[in-house]
Amino acid sequence: MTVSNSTPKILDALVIGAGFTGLYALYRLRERGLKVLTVESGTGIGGTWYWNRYPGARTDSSSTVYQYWFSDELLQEWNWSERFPAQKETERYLNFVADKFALRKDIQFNTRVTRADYDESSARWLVTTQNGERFSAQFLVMGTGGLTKFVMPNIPGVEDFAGESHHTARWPKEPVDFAGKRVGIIGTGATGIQVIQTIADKVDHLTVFQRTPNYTIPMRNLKLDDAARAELRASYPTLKTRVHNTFAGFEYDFGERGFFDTPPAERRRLMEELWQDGSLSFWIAGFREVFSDERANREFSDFVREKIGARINDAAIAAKLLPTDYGFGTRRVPLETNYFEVYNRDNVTLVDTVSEPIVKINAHSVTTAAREVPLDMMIYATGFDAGTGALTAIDIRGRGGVLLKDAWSDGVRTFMGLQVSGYPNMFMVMAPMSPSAAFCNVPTCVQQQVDWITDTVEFVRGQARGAIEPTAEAETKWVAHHNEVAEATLVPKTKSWYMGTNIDGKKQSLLVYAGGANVYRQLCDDVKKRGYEEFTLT
Ligand code: N01
Repeated sequence: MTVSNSTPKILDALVIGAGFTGLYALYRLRERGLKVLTVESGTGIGGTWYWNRYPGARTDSSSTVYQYWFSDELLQEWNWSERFPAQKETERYLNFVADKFALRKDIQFNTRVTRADYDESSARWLVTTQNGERFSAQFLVMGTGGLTKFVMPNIPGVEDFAGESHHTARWPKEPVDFAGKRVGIIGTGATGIQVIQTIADKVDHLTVFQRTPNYTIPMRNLKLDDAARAELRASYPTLKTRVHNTFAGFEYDFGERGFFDTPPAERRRLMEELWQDGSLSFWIAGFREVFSDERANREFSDFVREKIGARINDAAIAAKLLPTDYGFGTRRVPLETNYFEVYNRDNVTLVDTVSEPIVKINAHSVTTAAREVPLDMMIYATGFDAGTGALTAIDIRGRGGVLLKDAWSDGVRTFMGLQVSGYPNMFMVMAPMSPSAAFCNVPTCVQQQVDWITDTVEFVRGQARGAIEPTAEAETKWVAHHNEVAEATLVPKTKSWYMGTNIDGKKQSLLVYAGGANVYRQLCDDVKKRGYEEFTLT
């Protein structure tokens, strides 16, 4: 790769990404008087909500907590129309934020960062873009997102398909017409489920290629009117503190009472009640033992299987759709709307790719071990190289020119997911070993981490030395703590992007901190209070 010799633009901070993180980091750092620029590879605001515009995309967090808290004016002015807003509405919200706080003037679109070099003599980052543009910044903030680098399945012939073909993370802005088409979809995670339930009645025929069935919860979405919004607004002052004090950054949390201290009939009553709430509360506001105890987990798993099974007419199809070889909640639990009823339709076929593997993809069909499926359109809802993918896609070179990709070749190491030893003044958000998308309502953890980073940047600017980084020792301790917390849960027993098992050759470890967003927030606050003992300044 050639590095352009153009004169770098001088900044205090460069933020990469204009999603939830990038917008907030720009706002906060600019507020503290820094000269900041945000660069974004897309042509618009939104990050995840810009790219993932597939049919049916919406949040699984309620709008009341899927938002920014920093401005009371914003909270009063923005009107959510639904309990679980669709992609378009969330994208509109982020654009509204960008306009209201005049963020756009400091955002450069169509700008993909390809390389970032730490220059030890000046203690600055030299950042290069795909177009050869260069920036020199004291601080580098990676708002690149935890679920950004999308992956295509490793199936022979995937590039040979001659019909229309879309990955959900690169869905076109123009409408996609499904009428009269035979559509195939690979992937039944949170994304695939939303697509399938939305397009099943619009296509001629839908063939779903499923590798792993999921435990899900029926979403209870509601339209919000002025009265409902007024009621919710009244709860904001309490909520904005509460979300930082719950296990997963939501409005709800686990009860005080232990699973085994609660009689079985009472447990069942509580499970039914949470089920009716139609949110992720069934997962993360029941009993915390669901994450750590096989027996408690089995009770939840059986409950969900019973509920799902009752909705599927054909016993053979039900058997394919019911998870049996892993426990409820040990991978992401999607919310769904009439998803299982889709499989009662005549125009939908379910192919279990474990018992009937896909052999190859051809120009106009998919060949499995048992049949040939003619198709006009392929949809790939095949997920992401989570946590590390967006970071290692950039050639990030720290002290001694060491590539981050190489530094992580034996396994990821970070200090609280915020920094990496050897990469001074590079801050990450939603990165490995922090409680990102898996176990945290994203805006809660984004705001907490950006606030911490902003305070840390201010701390550094008040020192004679201009760069901060965690010591290798502190990092080793965090990695050990992170792993210990992970091992105490059932999560590592299950294959998913949480563990990196969806990526060939990726070293397997839990990517997200499982100790709780509330505990993590307290630990981050303690680091600041102790005067950054775990860090060195150079
Ligand atoms: O990705 P995934 P996603 N052959 O990795 C399958 C967030 N999110 O985009 O499970 C056959 O979960 C793969 O199979 P398996 C949320 O955090 C949030 O759905 O690996 N199948 C799986 O079924 C979520 O967890 C929201 O066996 C193949 C699917 O592709 C995260 O994003 C909405 C295959 C990938 O599922 C990622 O979700 C959407 C192959 N070769 C997403 N390769 C909301 O808040 C892959 N698969 C609503």
